Parts: sequence; C-alpha cells; structure tokens
Amino acid sequence: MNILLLSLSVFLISTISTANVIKRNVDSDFCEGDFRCGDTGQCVLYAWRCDGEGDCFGDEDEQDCQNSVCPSDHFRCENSGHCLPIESICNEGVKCEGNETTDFDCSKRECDSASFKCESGRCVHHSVLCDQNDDCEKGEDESREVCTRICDEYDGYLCNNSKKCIDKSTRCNGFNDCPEGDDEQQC
Ligand SMILES: [Ca+2]
Ligand SMILES: [Ca+2]
Ligand SMILES: [Ca+2]
Repeated sequence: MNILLLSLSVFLISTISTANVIKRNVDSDFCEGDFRCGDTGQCVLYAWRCDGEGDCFGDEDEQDCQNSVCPSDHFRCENSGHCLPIESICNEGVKCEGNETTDFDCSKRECDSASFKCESGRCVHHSVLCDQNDDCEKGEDESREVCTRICDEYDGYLCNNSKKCIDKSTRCNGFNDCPEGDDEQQC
C-alpha cells in the first residue's frame, strides 16, 4: 500500500513538473505555439527565436539563447539556439547559419496523415500525387508504385507505361482510353 502511494505521488509530481516546464518554455496556450515575448503580451514565430535579430519589442527573443527551448516541430541549432522549423529544413533546405551543421535527419521525419514523404524527407500533400508534376526531388510522387496505389484507391485502371488512371467502366468499352490502348486488350 505504501509503495503504491509512493509511486503514485512520484508519478503525479513528475507529471506536474513536466507540464510546468513545457508550459513555461513553450507557452502554447498563450501564444498558440509561437514564442512569448516576456510579459508584454507579444508573440513572435519560434523561427525568429535566436536568429540574431530582435523581433520582440524588448528583444526577448534574442535573450538567454544558450538555454533556448524549441517546440517539437522545430530543430534547435546547438550553438546559436536558433529554432528552425523542421518543415523549412526538409522542404526548403534551410540550415543553421555559420559553420554549424544542421544535424537533423529528414529521412526519419514523420509526415502527417494527409501527406506523402519523399525520399528527401519532404512532405507533399496527397493531392499532388500522380498529378504529372514532380513534387519530390526524385519524382517519387509520380512513381508507378505510388500511382498504382492511388489508382487502386479510386478503384480505377492504371494504363500500361503511363500514369494515367482511368475509370474502370471505360475498360473494354470499344474506345482507347489509355495512350497505348491497353484498356481494350484482353477483354
Ligand atoms: Ca529574432
Ligand atoms: Ca506530383
Ligand atoms: Ca476503353
């Protein structure tokens, strides 16, 4: 019983103190995920935290950079304390300034459920898959594999040697709907 009570208190204390730390450093309630400039009521983007330019009226965003804390969707440059949005690192190639290496592995990054992850780590929206434009650096969003999956989801027929997905009802209807006419073969 005593051990149970003890573990419960340890659990509660650690939960409360973790919550306090998060709330104090990343004031998501007050600034909705942005950085809070002291008690002035001003909020600035976390990407502006420790970027070398004062953005808060009192330059609070450039203070205490040795101990800066970045939200989980940002990467912290170790020397400057600058918070870089992971989105910018993986989609736009943004890096820490100076000689500092941006030690973030985009290939290990998670994309949200509405997005597809390119080999480079870039997240592209599902709506740009198989739209005949390369949105990934290597065009994986237009690969046969991805287009097969998308076409299956629409319950369509994927033409041979192209990314064209046609309605299944147009298969064997007497008209060539695929560039190579394979929708009219093996009927
Ligand atoms: Ca700044
Ligand atoms: Ca595309
Ligand atoms: Ca047809």
